[in-house]
Amino acid sequence: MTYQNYSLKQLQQIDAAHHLHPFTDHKELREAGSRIITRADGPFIYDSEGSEILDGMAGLWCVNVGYGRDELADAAYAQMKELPYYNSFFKCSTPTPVLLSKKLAELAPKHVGQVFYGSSGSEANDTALRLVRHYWALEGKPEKNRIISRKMGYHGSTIAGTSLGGMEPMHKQLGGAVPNIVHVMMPYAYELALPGESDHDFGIRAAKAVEDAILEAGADKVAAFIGEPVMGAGGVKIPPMSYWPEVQRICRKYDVLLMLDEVITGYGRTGEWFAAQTFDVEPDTVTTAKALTSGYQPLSALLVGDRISKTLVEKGGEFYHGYTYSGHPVACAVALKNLEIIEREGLVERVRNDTGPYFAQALQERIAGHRLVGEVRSIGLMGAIEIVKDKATKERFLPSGSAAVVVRDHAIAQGMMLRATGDTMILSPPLIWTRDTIDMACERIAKALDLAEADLRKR
Ligand code: PXG
Repeated sequence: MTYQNYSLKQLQQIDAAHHLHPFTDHKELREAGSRIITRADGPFIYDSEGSEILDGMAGLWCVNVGYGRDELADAAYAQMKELPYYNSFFKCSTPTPVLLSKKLAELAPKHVGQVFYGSSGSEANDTALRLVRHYWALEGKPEKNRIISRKMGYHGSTIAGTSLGGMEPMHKQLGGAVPNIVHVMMPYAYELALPGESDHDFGIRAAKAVEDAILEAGADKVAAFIGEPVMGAGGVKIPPMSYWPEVQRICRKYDVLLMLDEVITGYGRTGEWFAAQTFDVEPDTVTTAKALTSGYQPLSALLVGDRISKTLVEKGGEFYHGYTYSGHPVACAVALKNLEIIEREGLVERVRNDTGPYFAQALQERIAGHRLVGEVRSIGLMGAIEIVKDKATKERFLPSGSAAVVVRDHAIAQGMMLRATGDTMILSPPLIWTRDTIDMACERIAKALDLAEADLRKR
């Protein structure tokens, strides 16, 4: 494909001159230039150098059905010709968000039957925050407005998303967060479990931090607890199975709403449609985006539990909130087709019964033993590899976070796209991966680890 007769080199120069990238050190990018991805097919992406790279991140945790799906392009095209846009304000609707809402209500966790649309996960979390506060106000308890979240949680990059999230560097640049949000410990056993503490006990202790925060504020001041079922951007931190049921028990005890952010875990990643089902909890809100359209269109859906929607309907009064593109007809058409593909190809079941367990075993057998690896962990098709200097003591390379980048760069050179966060390598591949693709990935990662070790031990 040509780009208005610009060469790739020229595109890189223009990119450096005019394009401010997200989460980027712009000085560094100007010096290094960007990697331009030009096309993609199935599980592979292709870059400006012509390299074929196995995409271990499904784009950015989203391209669950893989690249090159004509059906999704056709769905968008047909909808654009029929009706490219109309809003869902002022008592209007269009067919595709209506049908998508019905479908989502069928797939959603128990007692979750309504949907509010946006274009991104961040927007959906803005909606979620406003909605739970609105709910308590309608219930006559406007002072019950505090939200408990977690350190290292990621809930997006708008002001509300950043405030809900627990990323310190992001908070520092915020110049004032949304008030009344507190952050408690994350359920990350590898670094936070006490010597000799079982996984189960650690999960209960991490949940207790939620109860402590409720008691400190007073239950009549706490609106909700929000968390990613498995922390994604924070490093694929998988909680012990004891954690979520205990958090739910605590929330119920103090009448605190349970908000799950399933922007990454939604639509099959953990081997169920939603991780709420994997961890057996019943949330009041479920934030979803990304894999809802497999990234082919920007779309988010906040799934709203019956408890909240019942109050909205019974008490009435306008909820002053919404976006131009809430329920965008083209994005919803693509989502409907994407969910149809996931169902037709049995991708969720495949992750649960076949590729998920095979992925876990492959990481354990082929990666965990490497001298640079402190721990591997995975759930469904979502995994992490901890990079350490010393396996036994868990000592890291200094400066903190520098080693994973070395591994990542070698991995990309080996044709394997991975993400590095802190000292953790992350994998979140398309759900179309097969056992063969997993084998290919492990081979490339093992090679990258060997090459990285040679570099890192020299330093
Ligand atoms: N919640 C969660 C759990 C997310 O992972 C968002 C909300 C925000 O979604 P939008 O669509 O507004 O980006 C996310 C997004 C990374 C990375 O580096 C992760 C995300 C976004 C960008 C980068 O892992 N997750």
